[in-house]
Amino acid sequence: MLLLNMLTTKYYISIFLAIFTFINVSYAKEENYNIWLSELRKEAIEKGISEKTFDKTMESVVILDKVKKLDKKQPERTITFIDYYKRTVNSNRIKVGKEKFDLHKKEINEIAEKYGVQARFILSIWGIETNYGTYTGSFSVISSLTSLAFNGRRAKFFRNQLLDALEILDKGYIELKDMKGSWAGAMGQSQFMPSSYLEYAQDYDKDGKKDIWNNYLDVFSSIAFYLKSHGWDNNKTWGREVLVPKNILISYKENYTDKKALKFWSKIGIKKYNGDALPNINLTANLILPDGPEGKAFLVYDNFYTIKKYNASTYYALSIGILSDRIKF
Ligand SMILES: [Ca+2]
Repeated sequence: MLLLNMLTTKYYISIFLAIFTFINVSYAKEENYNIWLSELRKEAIEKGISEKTFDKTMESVVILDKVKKLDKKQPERTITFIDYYKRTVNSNRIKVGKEKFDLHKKEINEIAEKYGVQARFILSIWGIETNYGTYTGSFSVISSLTSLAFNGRRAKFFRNQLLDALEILDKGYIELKDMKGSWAGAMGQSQFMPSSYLEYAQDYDKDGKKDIWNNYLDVFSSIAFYLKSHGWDNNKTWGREVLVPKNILISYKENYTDKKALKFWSKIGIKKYNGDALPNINLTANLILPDGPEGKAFLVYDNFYTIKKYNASTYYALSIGILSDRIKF
C-alpha cells in the first residue's frame, strides 16, 4: 500500500512537472513571438503599412508547424530528375496544355506578342506551377510566411516577403480571406511570392485589380512580364535534349561544364536527340546532365536561365522547357 502510494505520488509529481514544463515552454515561445511581432510591427509601420492593416492581419495568424517541416523537405533533394520529370510532364498535363492553348488561343497569342514571350512557355509555367490554375494552394499566405519568418531556416527572406504581403493587403489589391497560396507563400495561379507580385503582377484587362488568383488574362500577362523582365528572348527557345558521345559524358565534370558555342558542341559529336545535326547557328549553350552521365543530357540556352529566375530548380526549368515543346502547335 505504501509502495502504491509512493508510486501514485511520484506519478502525480511527474504529471505536474510535465504540465509545468509544457506551460513554461509555451509561455517562453509566446513571449518570444510577442517580442518578434512588436519589432515587425514597428518595421511595417515605418514602411508605410497602416496600424489597422497590420493589427487586423496579424491577429489572424496561426503558426503552422507543418510549414516548417515542409520547408526542410523539398522534393528535388530526394528524387532524381527522371522521376521528377515523369511526374511533372505527364500525358495528362500535355493533353490539358494543348486544350488550354486552343481555348485561350486568341488572348494568349496577343499577350505573347505584346510582352515578347512565346505562348507555349507562358502555358507551360501555368501548367506546372498550378496545373493550369486548378491547384493554387489553400494555405493562408500570411500564416505561412509568419511561420517561416519567425525562427525559420530562411527567416530573413520570409520576413521581407511577409512585409510585402502586408503591403499588398494594405493597398487593397486582395482581401485577407482570399490571400491563399502554397505553404511557402507563393500566391495565385502564377505562384508569385509577394515581392514578385509587387514588382511584376499585371492588370491586363484594366479592371483595376492585378488578379493572379482568378483572372487568367492577368495570370498570363504577369508570367510573361516576369520572364521578359528577367531577360527572355522570344527569338530563341530554351534548349533541347541531346545525344552525347560516351567519352564526353565521362569527362564532363572536368572539361564540359562551361558555356560554349553550338559549333563546338557539334564538333565533339553532340547531336539532336533524333540523331540529326545541331542547328548551324551562332548560339552558346551549356551541357547539363541532371542525373549524371547515365541519365538524360541537355544543351540549354540563355532562356533556360531566365526560367530558373522563376524557380531556381534545374529540374523545374528543364521540365518547363520540355512541356513547352510538347504542347506547342
Ligand atoms: Ca485585372
